[in-house]
Amino acid sequence: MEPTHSDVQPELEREPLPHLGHSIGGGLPVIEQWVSHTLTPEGPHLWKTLFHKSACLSCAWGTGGQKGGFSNELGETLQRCAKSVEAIAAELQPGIKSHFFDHRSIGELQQLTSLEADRLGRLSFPVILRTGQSYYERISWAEVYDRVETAFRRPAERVASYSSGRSSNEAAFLLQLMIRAMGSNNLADCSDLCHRASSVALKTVFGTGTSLVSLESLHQADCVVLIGSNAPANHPRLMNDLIKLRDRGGTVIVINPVQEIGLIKFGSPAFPLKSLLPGSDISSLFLQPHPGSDLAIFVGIQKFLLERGLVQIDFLKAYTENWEAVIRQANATSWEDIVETCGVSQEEIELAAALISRSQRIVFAWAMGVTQQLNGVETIFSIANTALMTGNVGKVGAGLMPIRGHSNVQGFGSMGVSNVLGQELQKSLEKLLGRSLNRVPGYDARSLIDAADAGKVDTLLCLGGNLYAANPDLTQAKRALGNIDTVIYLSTKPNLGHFHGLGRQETLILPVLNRFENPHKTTTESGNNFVRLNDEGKTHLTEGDLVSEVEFITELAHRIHGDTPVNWRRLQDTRYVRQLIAQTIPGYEKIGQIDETEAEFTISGRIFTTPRFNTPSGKAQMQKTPLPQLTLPTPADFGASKGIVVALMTGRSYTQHNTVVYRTADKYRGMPHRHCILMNPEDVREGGFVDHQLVTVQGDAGKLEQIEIICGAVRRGAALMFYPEANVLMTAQVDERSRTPAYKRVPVLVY
Ligand SMILES: Nc1nc2c(c(=O)[nH]1)N[C@H]1C(S)=C(S)[C@@H](COP(=O)(O)OP(=O)(O)OC[C@H]3O[C@@H](n4cnc5c(=O)[nH]c(N)nc54)[C@H](O)[C@@H]3O)O[C@H]1N2
Ligand SMILES: Nc1nc2c(c(=O)[nH]1)N[C@H]1C(S)=C(S)[C@@H](COP(=O)(O)OP(=O)(O)OC[C@H]3O[C@@H](n4cnc5c(=O)[nH]c(N)nc54)[C@H](O)[C@@H]3O)O[C@H]1N2
Ligand code: SF4
Ligand SMILES: [Mo]
Repeated sequence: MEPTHSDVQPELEREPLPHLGHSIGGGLPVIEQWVSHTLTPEGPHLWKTLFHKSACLSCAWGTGGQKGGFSNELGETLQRCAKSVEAIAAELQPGIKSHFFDHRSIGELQQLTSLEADRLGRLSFPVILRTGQSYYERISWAEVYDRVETAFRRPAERVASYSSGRSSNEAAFLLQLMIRAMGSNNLADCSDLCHRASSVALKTVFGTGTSLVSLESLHQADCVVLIGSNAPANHPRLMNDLIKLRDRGGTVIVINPVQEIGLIKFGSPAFPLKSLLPGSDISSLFLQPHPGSDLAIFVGIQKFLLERGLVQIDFLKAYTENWEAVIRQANATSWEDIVETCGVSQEEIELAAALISRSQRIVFAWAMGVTQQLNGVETIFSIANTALMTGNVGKVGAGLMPIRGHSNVQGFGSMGVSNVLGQELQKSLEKLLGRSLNRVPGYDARSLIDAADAGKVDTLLCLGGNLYAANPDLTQAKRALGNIDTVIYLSTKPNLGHFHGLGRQETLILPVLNRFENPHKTTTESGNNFVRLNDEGKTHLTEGDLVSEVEFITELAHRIHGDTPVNWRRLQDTRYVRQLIAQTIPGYEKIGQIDETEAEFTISGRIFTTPRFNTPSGKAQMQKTPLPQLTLPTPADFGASKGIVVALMTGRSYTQHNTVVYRTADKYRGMPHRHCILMNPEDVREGGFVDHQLVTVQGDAGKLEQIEIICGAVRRGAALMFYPEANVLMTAQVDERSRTPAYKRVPVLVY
């Protein structure tokens, strides 16, 4: 008998796993967080900033902008979440005092945790750590520019940048223009560690690298398949859309080895009476695969659809290529292999497939659980194949949606910050610069570290971020950065990288204004392809000596390139930068008028409501997706006779932003501090441990001692720890297609 909607029982109801944390996601703690931040002395300033017309700093869901601080791009209000408040509060910290670094040696600074480093306050004046010295010292901007210019006068292939996705489109555009004009493509970016697999996979299949779905379109969906995302923590306002979807009778299928409580039930402050306290149901069905095995679930879904004659063959014939091979492959893959690979029963996969086949408009959305795998790109192929086989791409209310990370990480990609220079951009930049550009790929984030480790990099400019702590294998990252002569950090707040990621000859930390402080307007792009205009603002750091990122890059570029081929100093006026963006960046034509109209816009050519894609033939290029071979080493492989080996997922707690820790506990998962490992109770028993026991966790690169076991709602064979601390454990294993590190399946021995 075909399962009906009411038959759909999440796995947890059959096999309850302990939830030691909160009983719902969101809920009152969110309100407490709002209150605790807004009732501080900085409260009034915080409120003012919330109403400032600029996009939220935190995630790429893209709340804020010209329609007011609390609205999304559809003008819906109450869309600002506590994570946004957390990010603003950190930026509103008092400035670090001018003599602070005189009294703290680098050795002392290296003892700080991520949280302590962030709490030092805002960076307010430029400092340098010179060869052989153990104290950062204050330096003038004149000396900064002289030193950075000298460092940039090395051979272009030995100079590189790394960037993080919080800066503006304008800064991103200028950064890549400056580096490309030098003749290099050494533009590593945090997206190389994040959604690069999504860009590569979507480009291969559809000829476009970003979400094919708009927020408006998401509102028309009747089913969302949410894969490898902890949206309650990392994209909280997406939860409102899931609540509304369930309210209109829609289905939410969640795929995640961890039963994140907020993906089961979430209390949203946007619906104070109906949702906040009781919580709203989120998942209709919850599948818990082995880490790194999602692809098998999708092949299983395809197999079920084929067996029942539910595949839309006419759609495949009309709008796709290579579909026969994909169908042959699904038919030829046995259920035994599928179930063995993913650890989810055939019955549950069939339930998911049945729900999918009965839905009319499905959005498939995913985040790091999918991309940070050895087979991240292939897993996205399998998701795309499933969407195509059910006719769920290229129509309103359906499609593929990578849920992006940093608030402007996607804008960095659009502005051409990538180690690979795409053909379209190459043409338009060559026209602008009046000469041909180097097409040899530069360093992505991982190859940058390897190149530096091999002594091939002299100068590194970091526009935001924390390249050191974001990387796998912190020992290698530290050594590699230590092989670079000059490391320059443009940052708003101190982080671990500033104290551990030190250059061989000199390290400079240069304080910059953030998005709501810049003296000029800037723009940013949300993960839903919507461009925001950010108003100019003022900093509270009245005694500080900060620059805007645009000012710094244009001044440096002027020193390196003179007044050719563009007038770099004139580009300090961001209106002029936007004119260049309008001329050169595909889909960004409307930015040319944004200063007059203030009209925020959806980038053209990105949202697909008809099944004609950006490939040469206009058809989607379906790809085969072999099942991954997932085995774990044994304790003996670690040279041990006792203990248990698990597939460790390393990611974010509920109270951190990437490498920056805001609070230590993760109460939603019942993890009281950062040095915990979340494990399945059966695995704990099998390993001969008890809940709360202190253990050692050993990876292939290093170990962490005194780690507390927390029994939680994670599937057997898998475990979860927090980064950046966990990044000492593993060497960098990367997906060969996207070079994204496999942070979500790290074999470790627990003993
Ligand atoms: N508050 C806050 N917001 C953020 C960030 C932050 O740090 N804090 N970071 C921003 C950035 S840069 C990013 S990229 C995003 C990250 O957003 P997410 O991708 O949601 O974050 P992660 O914590 O890395 O992990 C996501 C989920 O993947 C699951 N997972 C792990 N392995 C697998 C697997 O093999 N299969 C499946 N299906 N699931 C798996 C984990 O259990 C976890 O629930 O958030 C952005 N927003
Ligand atoms: N084990 C493991 N490792 C991971 C991940 C994981 O899930 N597991 N996730 C990966 C992912 S998805 C990402 S995106 C990376 C994150 O990598 P990064 O983006 O490199 O790191 P962040 O921690 O976001 O960087 C924080 C710093 O950015 C600076 N900053 C903030 N705002 C601004 C601004 O407006 N301008 C400038 N110039 N600086 C600013 C502040 O100084 C702050 O300390 O980590 C990756 N590493
Ligand atoms: S969901 Fe993301 S963009 Fe929206 S307010 Fe929260 S952190 Fe900001
Ligand atoms: Mo990210």
